[in-house]
Amino acid sequence: MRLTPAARDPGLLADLREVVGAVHVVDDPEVVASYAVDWTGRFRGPATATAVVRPGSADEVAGVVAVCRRRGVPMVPQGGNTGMVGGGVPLSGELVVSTTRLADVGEVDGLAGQVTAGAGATLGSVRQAAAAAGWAYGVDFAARDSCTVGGNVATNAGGLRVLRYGDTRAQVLGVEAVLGTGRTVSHLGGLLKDNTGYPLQSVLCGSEGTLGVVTAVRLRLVPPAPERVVALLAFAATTDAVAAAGQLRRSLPALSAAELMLAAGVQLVCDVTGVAAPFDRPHPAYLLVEAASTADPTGDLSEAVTSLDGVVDAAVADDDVRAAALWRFREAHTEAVNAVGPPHKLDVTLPNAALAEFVDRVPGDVAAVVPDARTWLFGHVADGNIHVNVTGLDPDDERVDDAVLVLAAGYGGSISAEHGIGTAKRRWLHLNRSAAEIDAFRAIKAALDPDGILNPNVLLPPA
Ligand code: FAD
Ligand code: 2HG
Ligand code: ZN
Repeated sequence: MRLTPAARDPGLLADLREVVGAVHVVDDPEVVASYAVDWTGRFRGPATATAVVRPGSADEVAGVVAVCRRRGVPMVPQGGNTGMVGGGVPLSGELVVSTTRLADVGEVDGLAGQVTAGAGATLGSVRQAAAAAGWAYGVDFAARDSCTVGGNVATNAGGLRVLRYGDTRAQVLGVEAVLGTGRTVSHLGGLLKDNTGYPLQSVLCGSEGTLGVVTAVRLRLVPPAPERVVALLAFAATTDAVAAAGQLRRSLPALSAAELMLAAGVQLVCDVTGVAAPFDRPHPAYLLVEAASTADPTGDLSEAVTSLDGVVDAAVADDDVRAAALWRFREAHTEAVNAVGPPHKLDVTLPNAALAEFVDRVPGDVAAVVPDARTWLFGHVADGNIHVNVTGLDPDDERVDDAVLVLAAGYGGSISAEHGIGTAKRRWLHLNRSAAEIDAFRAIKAALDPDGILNPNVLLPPA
């Protein structure tokens, strides 16, 4: 079928109004504009060629998919639009299918420790519902109040507590989704043991809106760990910080986060947010460490930190206000980098043994390609996950992307740790996936989205 990026075709809009009601079909370019540009400002679609539809139920999503199939109109599912790889915006004037009305969070099943949430529920609202029921949700990161659990599933989001609880896929017990075929699959029973064929929830997890529109998710919850202590440790070298994170994973069972930052990024956060520097002088590398448990972990953390090599300074916070102040140095990196200009975001995983060498090498490699570019590095060091952000590049200039992704893959790393491939990296998918794997991906795509209407610019390289 020939796909027409005809999101503003009057016939299409009339059909969509029949399905969701006139008020939920938006074609005013001024309103559509915010849906057409990504969070970083790097990826932008033509707002004047795009429309937004906001279905309010799985049945309405199915109705929207049916209309798009019939008319050959491609669509882009969009949740909170906080994605980092341009996967949620209508680059070619696709129809935006916004999930924000699917925001219900069901009652927590306290016996099972599970909850079902609509795809458009924010991560923060799921976390709050879990806490109110005496449970916790294992995924957390700075976009919590904007990103949606449907988007988290679609990107298989990671975040700050992967070392303790795993990524989003590890929380998902089942999904409801409207596939590109127009059929709705719903498997939300929450059975922990359920070996009845292909785990469709796992296939949809990380599929980036290319196979179906997720409409609801069954999530496992975790026991709360309310006693918390946070420390910011300073090191003279990246390699010392990386080694310390590895040692803490062994010596501190209550470890719940280990985040790497460098001098330039912490200074940028201070400059942009106006907060004071954490120490009286800057240090080349920092490790933000959190321990959480049911009993106060401060003693265990102190003991574990004392036995680390290379710690040259430390700040410890055992109350919520000071802990939040230390977390701010890490969590504000993304907004601080955006303040410099639209970044190229290269979210990579390295084998642990290569991590420090990669971090030390990347700024020089970037400067060799584009001398005026600036490199900002930080990430979830315990997962081997480094966020390489580069500013001072044109949005379409991919020379640095190429150099960094090829470098990461050359070390045996992944070109996408947790943000997905999106549109930004599909050119480089072959660095991590063989021709046989990409063919298998295409076969799955053809089976679940036979007309190719779902996110045609995302994940799979152009054939
Ligand atoms: P969108 O941005 O709306 O969409 C992302 C992708 O998912 C697109 O391809 C879209 O088509 C698809 N999609 C969205 N909803 C659906 C659905 N219901 N069905 C099918 N496909 C869908 N990410 C991390 O992994 N870890 C972090 O620590 C992290 N920190 C962040 C911090 C900040 C400040 C920001 C701005 C972003 C951060 N992110 C992080 C990235 C982002 O928040 C995640 O990728 C998140 O999962 C995206 O959710 P969303 O609802 O905003 O999705
Ligand atoms: C984080 O870990 C997010 O803060 C965003 O994944 C990373 O801004 C980035 O590159
Ligand atoms: Zn991250």
